[in-house]
This record gives sequence, structure tokens and C-alpha cells, in this order.
Amino acid sequence: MHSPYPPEKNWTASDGGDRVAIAEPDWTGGRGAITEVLPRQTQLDRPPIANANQILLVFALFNPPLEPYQLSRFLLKAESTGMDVLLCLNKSDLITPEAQQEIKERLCSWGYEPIFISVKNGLNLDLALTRLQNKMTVIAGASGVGKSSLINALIPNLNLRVAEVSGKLARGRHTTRHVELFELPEGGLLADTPGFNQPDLDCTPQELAYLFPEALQRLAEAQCQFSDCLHSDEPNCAVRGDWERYEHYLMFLEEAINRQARLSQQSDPEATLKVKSKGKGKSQYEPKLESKKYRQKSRRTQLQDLQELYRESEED
Ligand SMILES: Nc1nc2c(ncn2[C@@H]2O[C@H](COP(=O)(O)OP(=O)(O)OP(=O)(O)O)[C@@H](O)[C@H]2O)c(=O)[nH]1
Ligand SMILES: [Mg+2]
Ligand SMILES: [Zn+2]
Repeated sequence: MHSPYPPEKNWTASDGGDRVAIAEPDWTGGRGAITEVLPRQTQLDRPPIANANQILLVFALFNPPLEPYQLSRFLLKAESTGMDVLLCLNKSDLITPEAQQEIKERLCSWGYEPIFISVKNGLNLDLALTRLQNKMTVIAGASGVGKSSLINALIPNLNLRVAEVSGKLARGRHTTRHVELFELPEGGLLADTPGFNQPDLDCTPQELAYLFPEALQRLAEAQCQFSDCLHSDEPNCAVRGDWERYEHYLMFLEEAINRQARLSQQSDPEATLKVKSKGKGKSQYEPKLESKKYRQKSRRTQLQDLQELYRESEED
């Protein structure tokens, strides 16, 4: 493969995926000074990784249980990065082949072809490995699904920390605390990341449909009457219809519309309402204060509110 980086320099990949130039490297002693960070080709905000070209979404079939709406949210987030999406369903050893078949058909109707794996039994790990070769892949998924266990199985002698899923909710314990990048034995890079249960979507209402393979399929076959159709109750819509995740689409659409309203109120000081966070994702609209002095102050508070909202979704 042709390297896009100048050969006279020592380019390498750092922990967060940045490509850097190193002066006088001592590869065996693991020393050298970073003199330059190359421009990033792709960048993820959460987890913070630069230059990845594939997302490996790991979900557990059981313990923690597979929740379709949560899986949808992760899939949309993954699709919104524009990277290739690879879906692995782990802990196959905990459910019957019949139940697996049912899930397979269901996800197929969503437009995905998951690889059923079991880190415990070594099932389909070779298949997963071939899909990781020569790519820089970021692992994502909720806590406790087995991301670190999978990396341990793929890379011998690594011994990443893993932990039991615990409690009534069968949640993981956020065992992995930071992002780390590993080299695969057959080539390719893989980044372990801390699990998070509720990634925040940041697409606009107009962009949302393009993150659903089912909607794309429908749009390839027919057109909506209106070019700015949001596919909810407009007449002659090609997307609305009898597909399983259409219901998810409508819920995420509402979320995207609310987020857009919030953002436009923030950036438009003439808006007559402002959003005030009430914590735990609830929000309330309040009349805007007219004085300029107050207006400046309230905008600052809004930013804090928003940061708190993000933090809450991170802690979920
Ligand atoms: N039954 C079964 N258990 C598994 C399998 N893979 C992993 N586990 C168990 O699942 C638990 C969580 O695994 P981890 O690898 O720590 O999960 P993680 O996704 O890295 O979790 P965080 O670091 O918290 O995000 C551990 O007790 C593993 O032993 C599997 O294929 N089958
Ligand atoms: Mg982990
Ligand atoms: Zn439409």
C-alpha cells in the first residue's frame, strides 16, 4: 500500500490515533520526541480517536441484554461518522441458536449483517479478525459487552482488565477508563475504548433518514413529494411505512428537532424563548430576559446547561 506520509520522516501512530513525526527515535528503547502532529483524516469526538476508518460495534446478546432502541442509537452514531460499520454480537454462548437466528433475520431487515461471536468459546473470532485487517478500527459499545475481552482474545499476551457484569440492571462496570490503540498480529490497528451507554446524536433532522439503511433503500426506489420531507406526516412520503425501525426513526427525529430548536435559540439572541435545563434530560422553555446585561449572562448559563446535559448523557 502506498504510504501518504513522506518517507524521510519517522511517522508513527500515537495512542489517540494521531500520526506524528518523531525526532531521533530510539524504537527499541521506546524513546523519541514528537515534533509534529499530522493533519487528521477523520476525528471522533467520543471516544477521542483520530484517523480511524472503521467502527466495530460490539453488543452482547445477553448479560447485558440486547436492547433494540439502544442498538439503534449506537448504529446511528456509528453511521454518522461516515466510517465502515462492523457489528459483532458477543456472548452467543448465552442464547439458543433459534434465538440467534431470529435476531439475525431482524437485523438483516435493518440492513445489517452481524457476526455472532463468543469470546468465551472462541466462536467466529477468526472471521472478526479478517474484517479488521489493514484497517484502523475503533471499538464501541456499552459497558460490559466484552470489548476488552475480545481484544484480549485477538491479541495474545495483552491481558487488558475485564470485569464481571453486575447488579439488577446487568450493567457493566466501566472497567476500561481510557482509549488505547493496539496493533493486531495480522496487521491493522484496534482501539479499545470505555463503554458508554447512551451516545449523543448530533445530526440534523434532515440528515437523520440517511443514517438508516432501510430509509436509504426506500429513497433509492422512490422519491418523496417534497424535497425537504422529514418523513413524518407529509403527503406522498417514500420513507414512511411498514418497516420495524420506522418507529425508532420518529423518536430520533423528535430528539433531533428538539436539539436543533435548542441550538438555534442559543445562537439567535432575538428568539423569544430560551431553553433551561432542568437536569436529567428534562428541559423547560422560559421567556427570555430583555436587558442586554442579562442576555449575556443567560447565554453563558445556557452553555453550562448544555455541558451538563452532555455530562449527564455520558454518565448514563
Ligand atoms: N458468557 C460470556 N461472557 C463473556 C464473553 N465475553 C466477555 N464476557 C464477560 O463479560 C464481562 C465484561 O467483559 P469486558 O471485556 O470487561 O467488557 P467491556 O465491554 O470491555 O466493558 P467496559 O470496559 O466496562 O466498557 C466479563 O466478565 C467477561 O468475562 C462471552 O463471549 N461469553
Ligand atoms: Mg473494557
Ligand atoms: Zn418523506
